Amino acid sequence: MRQYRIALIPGDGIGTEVVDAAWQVLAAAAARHGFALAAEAFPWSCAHYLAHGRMMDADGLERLSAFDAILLGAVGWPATVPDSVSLHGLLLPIRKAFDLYVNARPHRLLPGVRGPLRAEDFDLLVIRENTEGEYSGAGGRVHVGTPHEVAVETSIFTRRGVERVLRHGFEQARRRSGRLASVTKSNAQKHTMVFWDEVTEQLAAEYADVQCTRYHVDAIAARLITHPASLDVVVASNLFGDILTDIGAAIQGGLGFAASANVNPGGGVPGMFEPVHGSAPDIAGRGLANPLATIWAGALMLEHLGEAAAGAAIIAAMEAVTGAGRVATPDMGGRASTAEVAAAVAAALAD
Ligand code: GGG
Repeated sequence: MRQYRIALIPGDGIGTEVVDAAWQVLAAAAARHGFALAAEAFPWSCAHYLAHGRMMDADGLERLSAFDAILLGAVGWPATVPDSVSLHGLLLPIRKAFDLYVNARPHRLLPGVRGPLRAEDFDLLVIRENTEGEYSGAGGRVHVGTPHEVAVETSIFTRRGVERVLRHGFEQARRRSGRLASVTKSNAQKHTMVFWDEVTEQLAAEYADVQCTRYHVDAIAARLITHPASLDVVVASNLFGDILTDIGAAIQGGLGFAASANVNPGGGVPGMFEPVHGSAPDIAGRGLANPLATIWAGALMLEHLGEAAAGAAIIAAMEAVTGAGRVATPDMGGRASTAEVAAAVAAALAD
């Protein structure tokens, strides 16, 4: 029987609840589709940081490299650990260590979900550059705490990094609608963003069958809200992709629906799959979190592992549950718990 080793990192806050919920659905899908999932859970989180002084164990990245995939919940508990520490201690090192340069985030309305743009029928794939750019971590501070304090954060864009993520976008556009939007702010940022535009144009010449449009980030942010159906594959830098996918999440009904696949296509390394949302301390531990983003991320994980039929079955089961509208968490207008929504999706797999 085909077997996959999955590292589970529930993380902080609602991360534990949504990973438990998603695992229930993934296990049901595996049983129905004739493969096995073997999980090992890692307690890396802000609580781990408070106990051990690190978000993850020193050999954590090495241990993760033995897995086929990683399913992560949420990172951050700002009341005790600054977000900059937690993010740079867990999520960002995993993306960088495995060179997971593509962060693919699908945004579409599931049946029955009432987003703010009810009339629009959109189906977007935002591809965010995931290992460099504005989140490179290069920079520093001097004269700390004095009136002369200076903070510098350097964005790093390499030809290899920009070209490979754009190339992935062009390939995805070819598989989908044939339309690609490339995002910069090259009217204001004259080095990195002009460079991104140049690489876009070079690849556009190579992919003459793809209709490539360049947008400034402010213009495409507005377009996402006014005309989301006019966009299909959107490729953006780390920061711009991070921001645009929160807009994508909002128009698809909220962060509870937004899933994310961090992958290195063809790299032979474990991909990391996660909901876009964070730890949501305000609702943590109360069974209120919408598990669909993590379940959707689990479906993306199965697809990446080569179990496309099982991934598609999970999406269909989610659609059946949202379409019926009977079992829904409060953000979807219902009263069901996180576990009840997961149980409904698992049950729908059998229909
Ligand atoms: N689900 C993962 C998570 O907790 N993300 C929170 C976050 O702030 N992420 C920033 C990022 O994706 O770069």
